[in-house]
Parts: sequence; structure tokens; C-alpha cells
Amino acid sequence: MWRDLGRIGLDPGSGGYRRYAWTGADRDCREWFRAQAEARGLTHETDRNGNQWAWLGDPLAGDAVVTGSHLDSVPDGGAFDGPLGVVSSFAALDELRRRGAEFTKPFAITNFGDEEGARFGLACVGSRLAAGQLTVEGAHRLRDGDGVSLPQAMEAAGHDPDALGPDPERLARIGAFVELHVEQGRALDLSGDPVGVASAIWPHGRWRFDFRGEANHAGTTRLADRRDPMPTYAETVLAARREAELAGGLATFGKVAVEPNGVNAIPSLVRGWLDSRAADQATLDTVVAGVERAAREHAERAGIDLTVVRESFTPVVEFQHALRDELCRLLGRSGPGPSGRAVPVLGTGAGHDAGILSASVPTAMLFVRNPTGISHSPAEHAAEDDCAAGVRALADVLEGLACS
Ligand code: HGY
Ligand code: MN
Ligand code: MN
Ligand code: MN
Repeated sequence: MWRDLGRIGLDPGSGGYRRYAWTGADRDCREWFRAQAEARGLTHETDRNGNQWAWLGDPLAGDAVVTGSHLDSVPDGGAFDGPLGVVSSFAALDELRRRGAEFTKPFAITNFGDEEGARFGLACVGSRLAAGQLTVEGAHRLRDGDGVSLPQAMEAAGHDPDALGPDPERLARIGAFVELHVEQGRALDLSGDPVGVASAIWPHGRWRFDFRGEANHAGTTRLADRRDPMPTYAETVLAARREAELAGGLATFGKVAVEPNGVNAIPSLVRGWLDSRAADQATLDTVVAGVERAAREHAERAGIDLTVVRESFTPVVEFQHALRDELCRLLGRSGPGPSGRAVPVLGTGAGHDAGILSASVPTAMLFVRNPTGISHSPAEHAAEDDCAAGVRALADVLEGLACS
């Protein structure tokens, strides 16, 4: 199961995955998901927003227990971020069948579409649309780097963009959603546990900084005559690191677009995206305000026009305590930790579909140890034993929530 999926969208040059929404690699992942579902006698469906569901029992009965994650990736992403959750869901179902567990509630495994937002710039598009946190107009406005709109890309992939919209009835029929995910950090490595339960997702967002100057010839324009936005952008990136260190948050300028992007042309526009996150809202606000203030000061001094647009924002998600505590009780009983200790509870700065859904559905997350903490990179890794511990833990949780 893991090997078949592992071949999809793998870039041999970087060793990373390039599985972007509504591309060929996405199609192959969706095909893999459907085949896994049907091989287990599950009923496969793709919902109005392009999320895949594999059902056991009646999807309309209500109080369903659902697990799953996403299969798309960031550019040159790792093999585990997303796929570990989906593969572990199928493996946990196999484990429950080996145990002879009887499902007393409808059960489903999901693949949420476009979680990383790598192509259209907004994370969790499939789950945001379903939860009504992204309007249809907002979705139709999304464009990729080649100017292809989300509706055009969906249509080309055979999915009707006019079907997009909130799906409250579907979400109302879910009693609990549990997402297993590779940890994107080292808390479990440091605590010595293979599996942990999520307490919260930090508030985080994406801001676009447009630095506009004046295109000109790199070889004939005196330095004093330039309105070059690149130095202003560079000063802002350095300021972001300082502001984050001072405030105790995180700030990353990981993506930049330059126009006209010629070696011998002074740019007319440098567009940089800030990803900022922090354990609490006040710290996040301090970091972002500090970066914007510094950017405006540098732009003012250089005669550069600056516009800052908040492109997306996810407030803090405190996972529902009752479900979180139920997971801890269920896992504490089997004690996947070294000495059967209670399972650790930890926060994360990474966004997830579970975070989006938590506004509409009782959600919880399980994390599997990542020995280096590296993620969003081909170097992302989780040990086989830890992945197996994650499957057993997920099976324990699903058995406690959905089986007699
Ligand atoms: O950006 C994130 O935190 C998530 O991996 N989409
Ligand atoms: Mn990710
Ligand atoms: Mn993920
Ligand atoms: Mn995520």
C-alpha cells in the first residue's frame, strides 16, 4: 500500500513529492485512494468539494467516526506529511478486522483535497469549502502561478466547479473526526514516545508583501537613480527573523516572485509571502505588526510602494477536550509508550484539516514521532516501528469510538 503510493508524484531530482491539487499526480493519488477503498469493500465517493470518502456502513445514518488526512504535498514535500494519516487509516481498518472488531457506527476514511495549498496558495481548500470557511466566490478567485483558476483546474480534472459549496449536512453526520499525522517537530523524539495526542494548533496565517519599484537596466542605471524593490524585500526578510526572535514566534518568507525576473533587469515588483505562527494570538500579532512596520520603514526610505495583504488566517484551535481526553484514556489503556505510560499531549504550529473541521465537528489528532522533526522536505522521516505504533494507536482509538 505504502510503496504504491510512494511512487506517485515523486521528483527523482529532489527526492521530494510534487503532488499539487488537480494535477496528474493528484489524479493518481485519488485513483490510489479509490482502489484501496474498493479493495476493502468500502463505498467510495468524492464530495462536492473534491474530498474523497471511503465508507463502511450508512453515510446518512449519522454519528459517523471518520479518520483520514490528505495526499497532496508542498513542493518537494516529504513522504509522510498527509499520506501517513491516510495509509494508517486503511491499515488501522485492516487491524480492526484482524481483531474481529464489530463497527456499531458508520465509519469512513477521508482524503481531503488541496490541504497544503501549494498550487493555489490557500491551505485546506477542500475542508474549508466543506466547513463553509471558504466561499465559492473565494475559491473561484484562486489562481495558480500560471494564471489557471481553481475552477478551470477542477474542470480539467473532471470535477464540476459549480458543485463547490458548504457541506453542513455531511459534517453534521460526523460524530468524531480523528486525524493521524507525522509530528512536524521533535516533541515526541525528546519525550521518547512513539505516539502523542494533539492539544492545540497554534494561530497562523499568510501575508503577501508587494514591493513595487521601477524596472530599469541593470547595466546602465546609476545606484542613486534606482527604485529597486529587491533590497527592501531583503531587509524585510531579515527584519522578520529579528521580530520573531524578539517576540518568541515564527516568521518565514519561503516564497518570492520577481517581475520581470531577468538577471539584467532591476525588478519592477518583488512579491514575498510571509508565513507567521505563534503559540498565542498576541505573540502572532506582535510578530506580524513588527514585520510590517519594518517593511514600511525600509520602503519609505527607498521610495518603494508597499502593499500588504493578509491572504489567509487560522485562529488557534483548541481540540475539543472531551474527545482529546477520550483518546488519552483509550491510549493510556494500551499505553503505546515505552512503559505503558499515559500518552503525551502536545501542541503544534502546523495547520491541518482537523483544525479546520474542529469548528463544525468534534476532532482530535494523533501524532507519530518524527526523529528529526523535519517536515515539508524530502528528508522528512518516521521509523517503521513508530508508524506501526501509530496504526495500533489509531486502531485502539477507532475501536473505542466506533466498535462494540
Ligand atoms: O502549512 C501547514 O502548516 C500545513 O502543513 N498545511
Ligand atoms: Mn504540510
Ligand atoms: Mn499535513
Ligand atoms: Mn497540514
